[in-house]
Amino acid sequence: MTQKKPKIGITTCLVFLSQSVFADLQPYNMTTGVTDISAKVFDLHMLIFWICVVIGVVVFGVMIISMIKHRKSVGHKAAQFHESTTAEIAWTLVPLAILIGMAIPATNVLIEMEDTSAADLTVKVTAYQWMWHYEYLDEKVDFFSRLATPREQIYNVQGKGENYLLEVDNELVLPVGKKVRFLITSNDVLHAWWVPDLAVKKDAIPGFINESWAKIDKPGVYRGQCAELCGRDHGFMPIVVRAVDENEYQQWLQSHSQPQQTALQ
Ligand SMILES: [Cu+2]
Repeated sequence: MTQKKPKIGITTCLVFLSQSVFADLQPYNMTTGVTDISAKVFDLHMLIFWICVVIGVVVFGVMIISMIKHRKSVGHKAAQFHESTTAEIAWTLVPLAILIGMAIPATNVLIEMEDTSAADLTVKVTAYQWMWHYEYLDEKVDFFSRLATPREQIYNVQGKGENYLLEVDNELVLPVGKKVRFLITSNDVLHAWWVPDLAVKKDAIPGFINESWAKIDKPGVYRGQCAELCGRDHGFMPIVVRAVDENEYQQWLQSHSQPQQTALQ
């Protein structure tokens, strides 16, 4: 029992250290995001990262020490454990234990990510070459969202803006603190709706509807992109989510409650 305590302490310390130190290492690390799930995904990512670091240090450490200290030129005699049952059991059970140790927390987070029940509102996201269509299924609101970066910036005629290729004409406005269910599909080819801060990345498949959800903790603008090679303008279909408080969301809904039947070009 007394042996176990330091191990738990080290894992907790590493995850805590990961949260405080590695969370700010953008753009070198994953984002911690702005939802409960995205924080859990980040913790999972750091936990598995540290497990890999420990495995790497142990394996390469043993290899390097063996090569230096136990080399033939210093007269070391090779150990013989051919057909050793103990070694066979050890190198089967140790990786199995590591895999189970990673699979249990990963499965818990995955089950939570897939649970789209009891949503406060539903937004249907339809992908097109190359734009997004958003429909608020409980409201009379729907609109297209297209890249807003001027072509002059893309062709280097004009200086590039701060959010180059990550700005749209119509942002997806969502309320904070509400469970938003996304129904994601496509009208033509495969696309993928990906917003890292929400830990949502789902394929948009013609003829199928994929589900995902997010409950955003803090107001702000969160940017994403299509994450599936979908054709010529794949790199030109950004996603912008603006999370606002309930009052602002209701005002926005009222001002957009007439369906905008934007004609497809
Ligand atoms: Cu796409």
